[in-house]
Amino acid sequence: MGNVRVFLRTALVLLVVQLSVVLCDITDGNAEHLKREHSLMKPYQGVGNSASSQWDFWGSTLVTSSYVRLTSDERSKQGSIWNTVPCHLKDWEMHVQFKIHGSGKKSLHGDGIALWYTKDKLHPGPVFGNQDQFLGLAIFVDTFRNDLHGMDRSFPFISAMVNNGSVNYDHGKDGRSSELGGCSAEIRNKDHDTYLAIRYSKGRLTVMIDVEDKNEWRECIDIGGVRLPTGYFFGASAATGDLSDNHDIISMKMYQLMVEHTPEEENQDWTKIEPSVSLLKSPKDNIDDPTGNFRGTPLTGWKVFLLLLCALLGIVVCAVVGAVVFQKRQERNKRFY
Ligand SMILES: [Ca+2]
Repeated sequence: MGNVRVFLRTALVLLVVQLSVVLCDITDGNAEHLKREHSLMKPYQGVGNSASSQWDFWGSTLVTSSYVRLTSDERSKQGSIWNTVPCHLKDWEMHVQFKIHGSGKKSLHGDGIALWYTKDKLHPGPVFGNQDQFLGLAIFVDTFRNDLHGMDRSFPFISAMVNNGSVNYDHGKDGRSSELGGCSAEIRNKDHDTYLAIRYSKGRLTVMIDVEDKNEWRECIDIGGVRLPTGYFFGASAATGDLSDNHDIISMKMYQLMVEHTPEEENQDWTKIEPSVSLLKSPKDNIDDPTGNFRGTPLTGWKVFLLLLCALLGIVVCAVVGAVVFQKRQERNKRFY
């Protein structure tokens, strides 16, 4: 009987060790690389109120326990929220849950949300509540068509812009002259959650959206040759004009991507890089995804295998634990009777 118990115990220990190794593999690149100092999450404790706060806000921004409202559904509002910790990650992915909603029908609502990775923070201005001629990256979720000649695209329209401080955002043309890419997406007044992800890794900028309640990412922008420095700030801003909307940020979750760089790249001073784009659109066939880290991306073969293995091991562990507990109980019962 003793031998059986030793065997069961050893088997149990081995299985638990194996299980934890497998689980480590699966979470790699996800939860354990969430960077809390660059993330904004419910219930936004201490946001803007304390000296230790990692987020600062400005203008019409209202922080509740379940959302950060950059503007309410009223005219001529501007608001923003900014991470106060500069980001020194070379490769990152930002997941933004947002909600744009209001009473405006058809196209009578505006203007939208902008997401920022810029040198300066808390500089109010005319570009969705932030300064023009900025240094860095902007992703615009533009809900109002200003350019009546640009009827070839439907709004809301999501676009990206990289600026070295010299270019103006042309509001009247919805930023078309400076945009690097974009897509149309129905994102207003949705009952389900709407997400946008920005990935920057090895000079490649990818924007994905998940707005159709399918829990999967759809590619919106994918361009190579993008150079962005480290040490900039993440932020979000929104503005209303004659037309309005509630522009809410529910969360901004920053993930570090584990990507290898060459020694030359590592030795470079990344804070000195000037924001630029060398290649306007990368060829679609040049896709070799380094991490596959987007939320809801279909599982690859080995992940399915690991999940199945996990499930199987879980069942075995349960059975073994059950057997040990049952055996102990039997022994205790023997002692009592
Ligand atoms: Ca616009």
